[in-house]
Amino acid sequence: MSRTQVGIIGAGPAGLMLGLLLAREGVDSVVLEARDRPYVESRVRAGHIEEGVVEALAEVGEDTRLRQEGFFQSSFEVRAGDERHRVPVAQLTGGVGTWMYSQKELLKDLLGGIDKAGIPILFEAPVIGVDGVATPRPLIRYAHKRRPGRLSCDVVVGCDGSYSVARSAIPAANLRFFSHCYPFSWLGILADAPPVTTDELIYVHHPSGFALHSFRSQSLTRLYLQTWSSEDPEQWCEEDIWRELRRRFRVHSGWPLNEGKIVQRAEVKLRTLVVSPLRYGNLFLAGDAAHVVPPTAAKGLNLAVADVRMLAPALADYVHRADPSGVDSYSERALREVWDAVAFSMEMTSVFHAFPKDRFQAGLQEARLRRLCSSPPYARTFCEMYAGLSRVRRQSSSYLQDSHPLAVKGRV
Ligand code: FAS
Ligand code: PHB
Repeated sequence: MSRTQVGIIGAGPAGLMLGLLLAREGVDSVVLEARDRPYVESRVRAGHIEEGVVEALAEVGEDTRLRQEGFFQSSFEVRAGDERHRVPVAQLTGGVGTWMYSQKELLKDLLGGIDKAGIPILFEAPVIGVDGVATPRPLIRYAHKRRPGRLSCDVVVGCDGSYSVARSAIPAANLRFFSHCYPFSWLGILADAPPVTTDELIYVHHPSGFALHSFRSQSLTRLYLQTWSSEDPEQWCEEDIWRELRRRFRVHSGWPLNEGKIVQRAEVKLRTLVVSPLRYGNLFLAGDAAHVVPPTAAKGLNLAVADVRMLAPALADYVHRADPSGVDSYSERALREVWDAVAFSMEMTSVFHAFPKDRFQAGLQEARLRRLCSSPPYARTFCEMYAGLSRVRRQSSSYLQDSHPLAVKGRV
């Protein structure tokens, strides 16, 4: 494989979905992935899927398993102290909810689509570098089975995650980084125990910190605990973790947390990184290579797919019809959605997390939580962002008419 139209670096949700969307547009691509296939198919990451991802899966004919095995979520629960509130997402968004479906299963579906479409994908092929990104023929250098490989492309797309090699092909002077880090993290665990409920996720605001009851299947519970940088969760034994989870989820009416063997545990940093621009010459960035958002609103995977849904038709116009209009505006359009998601992820973090060291923040936090549970207009706006309603949909259902100067026109 020495030549293609679009060289895709990384076989995560962004890279695989892009390959499939480009194939639908009649654009050739090659996917280069550093790890082997079993590893890519076994990585447990996200699970909260928005409508935009379901639509994209339908476009590439890979939505069947999600609709059969995924869990549609029409609401979520907010728990604070002894109070429990149901936030009716679907009711407030005109019927749009979210799905719980493991990223691991989603990647298997996308890889199945890649096989069926006959799109070349090379595993265990780490990309070393990308040359000539400002020329009409950028070149990807990679290693495969200890031999050097070179792939000549019209365009290269870096979908290679938050430590992107592709990104380093952009001269530092042309790249800006926007970052933010919270003084706390999450301890995320995967437990071999049936989730208490698969109907809705449970977000807990507790004076000792945030907690979330989520899941990956009917036998795998996913739980998160807010931990402080001063603590070392690595030192916590399984019983310490369950004791703290029981404490944060406790309500007087009793609520049995299902416990089981912890099969995976990881510290999840609460950080934000946004890169700009997302294009330099014939190199484009998408997904975590372009932005990392705090996991609170589960936007990572959904943004990765939103990026490539914008990029694929633009690349088709570019390589097929030499029409640069879409690729010229890709960075601006994608970053607009990214900043929306960053703003919402930080708002959601401030609604549910504890800020014991910052009484002012704690005051704001309580006010926002009260409003979410008592103000339908606020809850509706919150749910529109939570469910990932596209900008166009948000606008069509809001008071912002096309004539309003802030109204955004054009392809999404
Ligand atoms: P990905 O990181 O998924 O994929 C990038 C791919 O590029 C990988 O397969 C990598 O092996 C490959 N690659 C990297 N460098 C390469 C090179 N030089 N050459 C070739 N290939 C290369 N989101 C949630 O909503 N909930 C969660 O619970 C959650 N958990 C997460 C846990 C972890 C550890 C991480 C890192 C992220 C988590 N996320 C979670 C966010 C996650 O879902 C990401 O946003 C999503 O995977 C982004 O998709 P991609 O941009 O495709 O990047
Ligand atoms: C998750 O299951 O990983 C998850 C779900 C919803 C969130 C955050 C994380 O808001």
